[in-house]
Amino acid sequence: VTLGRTIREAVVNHEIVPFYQPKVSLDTGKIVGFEALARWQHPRQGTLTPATFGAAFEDHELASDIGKLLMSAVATDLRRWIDDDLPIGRVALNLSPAEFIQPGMVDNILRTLDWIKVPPTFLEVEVTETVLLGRKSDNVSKLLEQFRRHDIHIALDDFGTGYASLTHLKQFPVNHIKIDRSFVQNLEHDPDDEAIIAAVIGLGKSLKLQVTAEGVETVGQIQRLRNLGCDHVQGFFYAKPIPASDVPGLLARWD
Ligand code: G
Ligand code: G
Ligand code: NA
Ligand code: MN
Repeated sequence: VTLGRTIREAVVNHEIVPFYQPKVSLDTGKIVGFEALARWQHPRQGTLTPATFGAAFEDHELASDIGKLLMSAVATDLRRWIDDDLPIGRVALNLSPAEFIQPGMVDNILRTLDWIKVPPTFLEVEVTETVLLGRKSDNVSKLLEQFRRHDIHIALDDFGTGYASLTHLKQFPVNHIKIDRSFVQNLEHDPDDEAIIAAVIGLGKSLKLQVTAEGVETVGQIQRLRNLGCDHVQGFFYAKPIPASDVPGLLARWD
C-alpha cells in the first residue's frame, strides 16, 4: 500500500475506524474497558490492520488527521454506549510520538470530548516509552499533566521493550503499565519471561499502578498471570478487536 494518496483518501472518506478489544479484570472476570485499535475498512480489500498502513502514524500530518478522526469516532461510540447504559469502562486510544508533538493535541481531544459530551473520565491514552524519550520531554510532561488534570488515564504501552522505564514511571504521571505481549507469549515455557512479568507486577504494586498483560491467548497464561497478581488481561483468548457495532452484544453475553 502506498501511503501518500490512498491513505489520505481513506482519511477523507472516513475509512479508518476504531475496532475495540476488551480488557478484563482477573479479579472479577468483568470487562473493565476497551482498547481502540485502528482498522482500515478498505472498499475492495476489506478490513486492514496497521500492518499495512501503520507507517502513517509516523507521519506528523497523517498521524494527526487519523488521530482526530479516531478520536471523534471513539467519542461518538462512547456517547451512544453511555446513553444505552452499557458498562463499557474506559476506552483507550493509542497515541504515537508524531501525534504527541502536535501543538494543542490534548486541547483537540478535550474539545472533541466536550463537543460530543463525553466525560473525559471515559478516556484513557496509551503511549510508548518512545513518546517519553522525545527531546521535548518537557513538553510531553505538560501534555501528560494536562491529561492527568482531566482524569484521563495514561497507560505505558509495550512496557519492557524500551528502556529507562523506571525513570519514566517516576517522572511521568502514569496510571497503568501494559506488559508487552512478547513476554506473555512464552510465559508458560520460559522461566525468564515469568520472572520479568513477576518483577513488573511487583513494581506496579509498589508504585500503585494497575498492570495489564497483553496478548493473552491461553488459559495457562491466564492462570499464571492470576497467580502472579496481574490486575487486567487483554488478548485473543477473550476477544479479538471487534467493530463498534459488536460491542453491545459482547457486553450482553459477558455475564
Ligand atoms: O491492531 P494491531 O494490530 O494490529 O496494531 C498494530 C500496531 O498499530 C500497534 O503497535 C498499535 O499500537 C498501533 N495502533 C493501532 N491503532 C492505533 C491508533 O489508533 N493510533 C496509533 N498511534 N497507533 C495505533
Ligand atoms: O502496540 P499495541 O500494544 O498497541 O498493539 C496491540 C496489538 O496487539 C494489536 O495489533 C492487536 O491486534 C494485537 N493483539 C491483541 N491481542 C492479541 C493476542 O492475543 N495475540 C496477538 N498475537 N496479538 C494480539
Ligand atoms: Na496499545
Ligand atoms: Mn502494547
